[in-house]
Amino acid sequence: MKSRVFDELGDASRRAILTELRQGPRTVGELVRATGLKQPNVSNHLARLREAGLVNSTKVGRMVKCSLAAPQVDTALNAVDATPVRAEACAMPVQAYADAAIAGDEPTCFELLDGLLANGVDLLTLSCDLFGPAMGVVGERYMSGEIDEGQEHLASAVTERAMARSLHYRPPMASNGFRAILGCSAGNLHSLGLRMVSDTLRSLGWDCRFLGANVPEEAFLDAVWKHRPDLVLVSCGCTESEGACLSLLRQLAAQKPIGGYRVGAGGFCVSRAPERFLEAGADFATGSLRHFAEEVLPELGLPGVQRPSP
Ligand code: B12
Repeated sequence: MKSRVFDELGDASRRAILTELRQGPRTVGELVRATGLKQPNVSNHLARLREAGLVNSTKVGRMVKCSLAAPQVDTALNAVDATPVRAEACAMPVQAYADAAIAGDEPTCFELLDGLLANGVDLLTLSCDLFGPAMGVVGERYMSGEIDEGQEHLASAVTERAMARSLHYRPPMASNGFRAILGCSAGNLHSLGLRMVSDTLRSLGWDCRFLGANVPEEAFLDAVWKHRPDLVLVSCGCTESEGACLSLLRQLAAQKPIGGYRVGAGGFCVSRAPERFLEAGADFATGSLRHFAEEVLPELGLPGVQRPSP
């Protein structure tokens, strides 16, 4: 049974169908909509998966619902999801993605993304090796005057949707019992990077409360008091919001209960001068999502990403 499960998972379309069925029973029509495959293809793959004993079909009234047949399928999908695929194993279409995002061409961005998802590329790799660098390209073109501010906004909006799509195809691990609260300091509109941090934590089973862009200090502190998190993450993406970020970090440090939450700072400004954020009271400061997920979290004894052996 086990080897048959992995044989079937080797095919990107069948993996997409099985991944959708992890959310619950689906009709063929629902699977067509969720996977973007054509109906005859979905039916053929389902027939094969049924024959392999991986999928059941049950009649509910006049509808036929398909569902995962055995817990082993779910376990195998977890194993596939947990196997990180690095950028070098799968070329990242950074320029093509950036071109399409700047043009506001969401279908092309999704097509590029879906190809990577179907090849098993994990969320952390997508964030660090596709979305992040592509937004860097957007920044370079904006700075050189090649594109205007509207195009910068367009690329950001498309990327936000592409990130949400990736999360849908990479369902989170079971809850690990830890909670994080995340927000951008007042005056900081750069929320995409922190959203990537939030999605990465969610995929690891964290309960995440994402406050978004430009959070006033008092509202941030109230939310921390209300949600009792284990981890508080603040993002500082531009110089003009640095003062507000440092002030928030000082307050968070001053109000921290004994044995309470840990505080981390990240974002563009933090990557330039982490020491300023540490001096203000952050327990750690890093501009790198991969460093945070693979090194900082495990060092703090918190659930992070297991680093693949070289
Ligand atoms: C997209 C973008 C915008 C979008 C933001 C949309 C959104 N929803 O996020 C919009 C159009 C709103 C915008 C506005 C502005 N922006 Co802007 N923007 C960018 C751009 C092009 C990309 C930012 C981005 O998303 N990068 C990708 C993400 C993944 O990177 P990231 O944010 O650094 O996050 C990563 C890490 O830092 C880390 N991380 C982030 N937060 C945290 C938190 C924790 C706790 C941890 C552990 C890790 C972590 O994880 C992420 C993944 O690796 C950058 C250029 C660049 N090279 O970055 C400029 C840039 C950041 N912007 C800049 C500026 C100046 C502005 C504006 C003032 C003017 C303008 N239009 O460009 C305004 C207003 C800014 C404000 N008040 O906040 C400057 C900032 C320079 C500075 N020193 O202040 C940059 C660097 C461009 C430049 N070279 O001048 N911007």
